[in-house]
Formats: sequence, C-alpha cells, structure tokens
Amino acid sequence: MSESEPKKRGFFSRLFGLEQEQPKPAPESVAEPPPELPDAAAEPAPEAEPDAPIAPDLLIGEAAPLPIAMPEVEPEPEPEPAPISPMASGQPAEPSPVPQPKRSWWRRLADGLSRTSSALTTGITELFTKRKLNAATLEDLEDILIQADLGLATSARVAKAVGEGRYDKQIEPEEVKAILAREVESILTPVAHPLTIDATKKPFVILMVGVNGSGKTTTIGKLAAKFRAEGKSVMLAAGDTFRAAAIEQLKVWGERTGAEVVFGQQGADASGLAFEALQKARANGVDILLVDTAGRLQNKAGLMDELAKVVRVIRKLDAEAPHAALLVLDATVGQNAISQVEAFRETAGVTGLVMTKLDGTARGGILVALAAQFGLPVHFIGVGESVEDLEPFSARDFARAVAGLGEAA
Ligand SMILES: Nc1nc2c(ncn2[C@@H]2O[C@H](COP(=O)(O)OP(=O)(O)OP(=O)(O)O)[C@@H](O)[C@H]2O)c(=O)[nH]1
Ligand SMILES: [Mg+2]
Repeated sequence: MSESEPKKRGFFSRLFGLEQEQPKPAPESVAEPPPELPDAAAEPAPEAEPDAPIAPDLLIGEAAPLPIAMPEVEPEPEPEPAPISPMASGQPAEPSPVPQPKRSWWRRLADGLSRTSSALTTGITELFTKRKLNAATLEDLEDILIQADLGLATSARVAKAVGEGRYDKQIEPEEVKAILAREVESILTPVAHPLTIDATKKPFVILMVGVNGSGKTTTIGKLAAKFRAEGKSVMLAAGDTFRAAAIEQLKVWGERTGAEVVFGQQGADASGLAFEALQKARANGVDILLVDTAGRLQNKAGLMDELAKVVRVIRKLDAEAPHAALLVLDATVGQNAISQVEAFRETAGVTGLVMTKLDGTARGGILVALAAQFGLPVHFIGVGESVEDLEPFSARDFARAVAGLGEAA
C-alpha cells in the first residue's frame, strides 16, 4: 500500500453491499470452448488427466532443470489453525455467519507474521539480554536471521549494522529489533510498488501464475473483491482448465464478487480460453480481466509451455497484454521461492510478485531475500484465507511487523 493510503478500507463489507452498483451488464458465461481458436491456440491441448494422483513434486520432472514445484518444505512447527475456516477443497471460505470484530490490516499483518516475528524476537531477546556485543553474538544473530529465511546477504547486512560502533558494549534487544526493522525496510522500499491499473487499457489484463497450491485462484478472488469494491468491472478467465474443481472454485469467487467468469470445458486449451475471455472483456467494456492458470501439469516443461502459449495468444489480440503477470508465491516454501522466481520470470514475463500464506510460516523473511536478490515489485501480501487478508505491500509495515515492533506512528 502506498504509505499515504488509509490502512483499513473495509472492502469486505462494501463488497457484499455491492450488488446495487454493478457497473456493467454481465455477459453470458461460455459453456463451451471456443470453436475457432487462433493459430497458436490450435496446437493440441495438453493431455489433461485432472484427477490423476500427480505427486506435486512431479513438476520437477525428469527433464526439468530447476527444482520448482511443491518443494520440500523445511520442517517447522505445524501452523496454528486458521482463524477463518480452512478451504479443504480450495473453495473460498464462507463469510462467518457470526459477526467477528473487525481487525485492522495492521493487526492482521502483525498476527499473520507473528510466527516469523516471534522466532526472530525470541532469538534476539535471548541473545542480547545482559550480554555484551562481540563477534560471537553477531554470528549467532546472523544464524537467527538466516533461519527466518532472510537470506545470507541480508542477514550479514543486518548483523553488520547492529555491530557498528557497539563492540564490547551492551545493546538492548529493542535496539536490535529497531535496527533490523530499519535495514529490512530499506531493502523492501524499492520493491514495494502498488499495482497500478492503467485505465486506458480496457481491459487491463492480469495473468496469475505460480505452482500448484500457491494461492493463485484465492488471490484472484481477493483481488476481484478489491477491484469491485473500487467500482471497477471485473471478468475472470478460468484458465486452469486442468482440473474441474479449479473452474468451480473460480465460479464461486465470481458469484461472490459479482465478476463474470469465462470458462470452458475441463481439458480445453487454456490459451484459447484466455483469448476468448479477452475478446469478451473487450466487447463488454470490462475494466479488468484476471486470468487464472494451472499450477499443475504433467511436468514443469508442460506448465511453462502452456504459460508461454497463453501469453503469445493473448498478445495476438493486444500486443501489450498481459499488462501485469503476477507470480504468486507461497511463503511457507521458504528458499524454494527463489527457484520458482527463476523458473517463471522469463517464461511468463513476470512483472510483479504476490506472496501468500505469510501467516503459515516462521520463515516470512523469504520476502526480504527475494527483494534483495531480484528486485521485482512486490504488489500484495496475503496473511490468511479470508478476502480481507490480502493488502498492498507496505515496506514499513512489513519490516516493523517482522521485527516485532508496533505500528508505525
Ligand atoms: N493461510 C493462508 N492460506 C491461503 C492464503 N492464500 C491462499 N491460501 C490457501 O491456499 C490454498 C490453495 O490456494 P489456491 O488459491 O487454490 O491455490 P492455487 O495456486 O490456485 O492452486 P492450483 O489451482 O492447484 O494451482 C487454499 O486453501 C487457500 O485458502 C493465505 O494468504 N494464507
Ligand atoms: Mg487454482
């Protein structure tokens, strides 16, 4: 979020009061795949065996050079049960029938990041309480930071900043936390860009990519809710044609957000579907088209080919589209997020990142490591399953929450 924007916009409540302000007549959903597809789309569709028991790590595939895919998650304590009922089937969480007290975005962020921040602050407090600073304590500090996945370079940078001018002196844990927040903020500030929707692009096309389970479809739903609450018309393209459940999941989000969903049959060609959705969105004067994609295909090469083809085919209609290609990364995969960025960046022309599930890990520092290594814009972060748990990324808020400090004055 840009620092000047209000922190809490209460879009959830506005969303569900939105029906009366539907800005555009809704075009009809597509029940069938397009009969005529553009050249590239006429290539044979990938063999979809949607419900075949494909192990997530198959994305690595034998021919795949990069270990993307659902990575081996480092063992860490089980996440606390989500405050909102989890979506075992991937279906959007229903709004709770019992009115919950509203939590500000800061509260959600701080609570969501609490596993990361408590790992850091407990370590820092134990390390610096009544101890003088020396090379050994700084090395231990670096270890604590590395364990939170801040990355080697950032961890060394923070430890150096803490050490400056303080050797053989006592330093309070609070001071260490403040230095940590300052350094993290300065690394994150250059990447904290709001996603700017250029209203002259109609529709503004946003392609969502990422490995299976990273949170693409949920993030599309959350973004659709945000855009609708801003009075924009939104269309969703069910480009994950691999699984029937994926199409259903997107339709539920469409209903909840008042966004038209363009879908084809399971197993239909994803690029053809995206092409048709863009045609429809244009014809109907839709403001924003969000294109969902599969995260899981037979192997990584198949997934990358499909994404590249979706981009190619969309460009036949609009040479500048997609106007944003957002890579959705699950924070709980830790360091594996780095190879995911490397794998998707070129193929899908990734323009920015969204990091989800920061509430499910003690390794939220990975976002800092990514910022330091790639410098790709970070647009949004997710700290829970509910529609309110996604917000534009603020470097200062994130840095303070991670370091266990209070909300910036
Ligand atoms: N705790 C938590 N869960 C999240 C967050 N974002 C998404 N999820 C959950 O992650 C699970 C997977 O999300 P999806 O949106 O279905 O992921 P996907 O990338 O579309 O997955 P595929 O369609 O299989 O490629 C769902 O149960 C979501 O509710 C988040 O920020 N926090
Ligand atoms: Mg999905």
